[in-house]
Amino acid sequence: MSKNIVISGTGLYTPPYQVTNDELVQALNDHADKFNADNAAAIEAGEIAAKAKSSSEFIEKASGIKNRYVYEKDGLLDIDRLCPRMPAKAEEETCDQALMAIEAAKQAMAAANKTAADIDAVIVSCAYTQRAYPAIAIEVQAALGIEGFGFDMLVACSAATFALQRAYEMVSTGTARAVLCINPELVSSQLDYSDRDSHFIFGDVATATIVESDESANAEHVWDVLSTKAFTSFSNNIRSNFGHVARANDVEAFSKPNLFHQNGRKVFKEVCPLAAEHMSSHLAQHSLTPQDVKRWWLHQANINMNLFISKKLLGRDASAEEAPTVLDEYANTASAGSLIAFHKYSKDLQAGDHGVICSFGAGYSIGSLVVRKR
Ligand code: CO8
Repeated sequence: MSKNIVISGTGLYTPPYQVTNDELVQALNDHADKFNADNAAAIEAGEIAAKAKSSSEFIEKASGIKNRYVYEKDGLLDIDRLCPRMPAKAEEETCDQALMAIEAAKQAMAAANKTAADIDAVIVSCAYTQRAYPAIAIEVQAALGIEGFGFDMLVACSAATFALQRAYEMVSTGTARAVLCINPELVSSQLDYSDRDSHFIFGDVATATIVESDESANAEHVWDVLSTKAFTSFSNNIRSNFGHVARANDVEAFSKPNLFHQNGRKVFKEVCPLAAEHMSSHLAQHSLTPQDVKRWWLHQANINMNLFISKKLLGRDASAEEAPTVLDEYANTASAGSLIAFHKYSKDLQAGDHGVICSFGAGYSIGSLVVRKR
């Protein structure tokens, strides 16, 4: 017997510290001045390149980002460090990423009217986990008192939507009655804050979602998931290379070339048409057109990308209500952006309204869910 699968609750953990564009730009520019002064002779001789400066105007115009939240701000704006300072925790202590995940998970469980006893599986899915094992999901599972099983999965920008797809399949086939999917995106420690091309892009956040069958759902806001659709196509245009093999490569694991880097222009050009086509064809599977969609909860990487994609879908500009933006406040939160938008801007829709949750980015990867309000 096939089941109807629903999203019945979401949660959002917003970290305590805000960092504005001006603060980041000041730190980068002061760092660049110092670097350029310290290396004036080598720069003059053409042996090394001078560090380029950043500007808040560029950031806002090129990306739409005005602000981001970070889990730890101390150290991040220190021009001799440019990295958050997070003292290592003892193995007996709950790790930082699990702490973020637990906050979002509790909210999602409360929204879905679910206790630990109702949930059979926990997926922690994000761009990076802070360690390889034991899985962060299993740590969260234990902290929340959930039986069954948990696992981590990484799909960069599409980690959240791909996890929802796994949850959809698990509930459909009876592997789990309800699945808790969590996206603790602790990405602020994976950026080169001296690189003007990327220093402004990311912020930290955690989102959580409960997926279950309509038979057990008893929440105030319930969304039928009509189906899920996933796509990947290999690209080197967004990369992060750090990992244990760096030891064997005799390179420093966290050296700058191993941190986040991208060819943003190419990403923009290649991913936008793929994402628009992906969503149109997904909707067509349900005999729906983009005009039938009340709300688009799009990946939150860049406002210009989202304007381009929604215009391609609708043949006109989407209103702020139709395609809500959260990246101005949260920046790019890797896989969590579309779910922040869903969490904040879905409860006002009426029974029968259709919406699309869609991520796109590194991999390349695109993941979507067509949903309908109950
Ligand atoms: N301040 C001033 N000038 C700057 C700055 C700056 N901060 N940065 C670049 N410039 C300059 C450039 O040097 C260039 O100068 P010139 O013309 O002299 O060469 C000029 O401004 C234009 O630069 P770009 O061509 O790079 O600028 P764009 O207009 O293309 O904007 C963006 C850059 C904002 C990066 C844009 O290309 C973009 O957002 N593209 C889409 C990228 C995207 O969506 N990426 C996906 C990100 S990955 C993801 O979502 C999840 C990944 C996994 C998580 C990783 C966590 C760490």
